[in-house]
Amino acid sequence: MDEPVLYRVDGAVATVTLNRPEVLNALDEALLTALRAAVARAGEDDTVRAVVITGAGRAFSAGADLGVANAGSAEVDLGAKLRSRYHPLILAMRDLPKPIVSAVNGVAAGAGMSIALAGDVVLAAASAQFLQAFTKIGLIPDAGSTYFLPRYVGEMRARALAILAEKILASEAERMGLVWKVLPDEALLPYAQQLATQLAARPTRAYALAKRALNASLGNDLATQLELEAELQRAAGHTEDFREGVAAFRAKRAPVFKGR
Ligand code: T3D
Repeated sequence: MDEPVLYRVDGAVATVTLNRPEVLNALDEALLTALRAAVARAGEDDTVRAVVITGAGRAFSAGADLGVANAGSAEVDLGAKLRSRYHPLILAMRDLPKPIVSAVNGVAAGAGMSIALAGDVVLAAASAQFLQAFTKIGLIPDAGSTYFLPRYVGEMRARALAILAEKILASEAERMGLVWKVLPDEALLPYAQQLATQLAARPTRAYALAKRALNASLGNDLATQLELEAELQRAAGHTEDFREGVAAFRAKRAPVFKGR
């Protein structure tokens, strides 16, 4: 049987591929468990300094697997499922002390869209589409969508995306600020991997600390956020990479960051 998630390391980049292409990488228990494990593995491996997440076939992910026997049954406690399967994954992605590039190669629907948005840099193929599919089947946006959307695109667009549940083209997603860059389809994965390779050669500890500051930012008032910046910058100031960055600047040479 094919693995529901593929994990490959090239140099300092881990590429994680959702791998159920016959159902547009719909999220079943096995895939969610394997994806959570892949993120943990990338976190634990010190040689990995950046991660790409993408989908096999023509989709990124069509969201929760609606084909499983108990889908749509009132017997299933969706709250419990979210808490046990989705929340640890989304939090692990946000808390991963390494940058994550989401390479959205096709449709990203429902919780598949939430997973894409949990990346740090979201890239999309020109043919990709984004769909808050939840209300179409009588659910509410979950797995972080109600958190990410207002923050990325503002209240009005977030509400329209959630309520209308219309497919958004990659170009429109880029205009709204849901996506950092749109690439021609065939260029998406090479670009994502090249970007991740560049990120992996940069100061990983600074990225980890910057992610912590950004994760906390919108929940904090200014004074609290300034204090957090000071605390995290103090830690950044003690890294080898900071010393190297300044030394390289002074010597007018390219820095060699070790991620320490
Ligand atoms: O239960 C929980 O876990 C709670 C959490 C819920 C969070 C959620 O994610 S809710 C949202 C769930 N997702 C959806 O509602 C999206 C359903 N899919 C679609 O609307 C469409 O498939 C797409 C718009 C994504 C793509 O359309 P299209 O025309 O490009 O492809 P298609 O023909 O509909 O799908 C191709 C195949 O994938 C098809 O199988 P077949 O007929 O070739 O054997 C289709 O059934 C299958 N597929 C697509 N989405 C899912 C799926 N199978 C299982 N689950 C899916 N979500």
